[in-house]
Amino acid sequence: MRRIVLLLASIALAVIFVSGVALADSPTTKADCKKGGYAKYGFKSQRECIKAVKNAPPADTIPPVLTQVAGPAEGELYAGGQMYFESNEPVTFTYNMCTVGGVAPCPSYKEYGTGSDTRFELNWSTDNVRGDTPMVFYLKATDAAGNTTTVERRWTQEDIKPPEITVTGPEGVTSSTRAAYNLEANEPVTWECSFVLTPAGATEPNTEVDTGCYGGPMSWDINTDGKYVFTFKAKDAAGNTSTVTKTLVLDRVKPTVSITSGPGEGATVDTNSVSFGWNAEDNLEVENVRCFLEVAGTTERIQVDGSAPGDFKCGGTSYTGESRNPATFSNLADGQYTFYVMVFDSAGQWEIATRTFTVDTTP
Ligand SMILES: [Ca+2]
Ligand SMILES: [Ca+2]
Ligand SMILES: [Ca+2]
Repeated sequence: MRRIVLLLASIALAVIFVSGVALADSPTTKADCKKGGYAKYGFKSQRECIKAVKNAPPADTIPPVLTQVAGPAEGELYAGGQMYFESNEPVTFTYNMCTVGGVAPCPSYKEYGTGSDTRFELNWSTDNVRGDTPMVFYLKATDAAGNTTTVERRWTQEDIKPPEITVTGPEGVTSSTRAAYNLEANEPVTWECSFVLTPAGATEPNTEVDTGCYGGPMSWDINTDGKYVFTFKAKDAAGNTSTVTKTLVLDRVKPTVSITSGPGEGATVDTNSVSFGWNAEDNLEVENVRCFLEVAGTTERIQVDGSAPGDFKCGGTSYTGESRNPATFSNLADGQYTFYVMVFDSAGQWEIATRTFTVDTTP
């Protein structure tokens, strides 16, 4: 009978011991050790249990302390792209950053780092900030004991990039009285447009004219010959500006040309070599002069002596060769010819002068 009681007692102890291991928690107060409580924690005596309570490190009940090292201060107008915090103990960081009033503002926290970090650093690009933008940032740090510290920052992300603008339309010389341009920008902008005219023959520009304008296709009537300098200025929502200018010359005055020497109209010459002097003028610029002989009754054209095949140029600002004035043609067969001299200005307007003559070398 005694053996049975002892056996039962040892089974009960084994159960208590096993369940003590299963509970596994450490005693936190002396009271936990009393009335046999020590056994639950696997101690052989109350004294050992109390000793363990005395020597145990204090539980961590202090939340992590976060210090901001870099990034926007609360309420700041901030142009940078970095948020940087340090923690006084290893923590798990979670965070989120988003625009205030966005379609889906900061829906949930995101994981950060290894789960045991002392620094949090987030960098972002400021290239695509379109106008000053209100932002919000949340950071939560959780230490190993589960204590948490949260930080919230609200600031305005500053748009410091000027808009990138493209203005397409005429430049150089034109004879068209309509100046049509297309204005484009990579972000919402307001446009300001103006032009300054220096009339043909004047040395000083007129006063600047401001004109209303918008993005997209715009056009202006220009009714006075001369040089127009258009200025297109775009301003983004944050006040950054970009400017493009286009210079356009309105020239509606045709050039003039005259033949100043050589066989007269209808003349017959008894030599197989002829030369024609010519004079070309324009209110702005003679860009190109072409000259050749046409053989009567054919489409054959004879070039100036010494010119390369297909090269009919003999003057003007686009011609950099030796002077072809007078224009000389040699070794002509007997027959009728017409001399042509054509002059073009920079706007592509042209004028022509001709002289028809006959070569008859028969004595
Ligand atoms: Ca702590
Ligand atoms: Ca901008
Ligand atoms: Ca002209």
